[in-house]
Amino acid sequence: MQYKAIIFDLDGVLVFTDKYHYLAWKKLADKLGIEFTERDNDRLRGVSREESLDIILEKYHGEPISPEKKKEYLEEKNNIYRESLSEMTGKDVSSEVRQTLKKLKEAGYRLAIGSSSKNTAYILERCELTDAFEVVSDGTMITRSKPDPEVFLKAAELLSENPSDCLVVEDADAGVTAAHAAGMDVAAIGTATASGRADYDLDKFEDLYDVLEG
Ligand code: B16
Ligand code: MG
Repeated sequence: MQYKAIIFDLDGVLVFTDKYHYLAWKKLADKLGIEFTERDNDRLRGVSREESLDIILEKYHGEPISPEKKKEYLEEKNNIYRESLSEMTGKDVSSEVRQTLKKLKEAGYRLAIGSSSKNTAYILERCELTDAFEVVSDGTMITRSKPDPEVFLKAAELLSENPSDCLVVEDADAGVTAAHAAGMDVAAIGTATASGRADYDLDKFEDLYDVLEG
């Protein structure tokens, strides 16, 4: 086997919480009179909550916003987002994702999560995915989010595996950069396939099994 472990991004790869991020940020942007489209939302993939707000505020031309006010906005966005998460169930994970994870585990791969989200544990629990992963590295354990490699290096450390033995699966450009900076190969899905920078481009999630075992 070329890899011993597979580190999965969460938002946009295993579950489609990206649409809930978008709707929550959109609500805040509308309140502040800032234009915010789904295309703009692609720039927020993989980056931290704080950096996401700064990106949205690039189009804000009103009075300067104090750090306290920014904190309030971040909390407001997260509350709206968590309301959506609270509606999620095991049905929000496709059978394609569940089957592929099962097959990869049976083939002997160690499975981990590498997500910038501080809501990772809650999402995994709501979606009945907690038991599918041996290790979770997330936004609560790092000081720098993607494109910094910290979250993936942390996952390798928790697995006690060499970075070069890990493959990352990502939907974000920032995640592809982070994986390579960690010394890991990366399989891209969705938005991240456009740049052609990944080691593998997946049309659909189940292609991962064929890429590794086919
Ligand atoms: P939270 P991932 C990332 O998750 C999202 O893609 C990104 O849009 C979000 O800002 C970030 O998590 C932080 O999320 O506000 O829940 O802490 O793609 O790395 O799984
Ligand atoms: Mg993602």
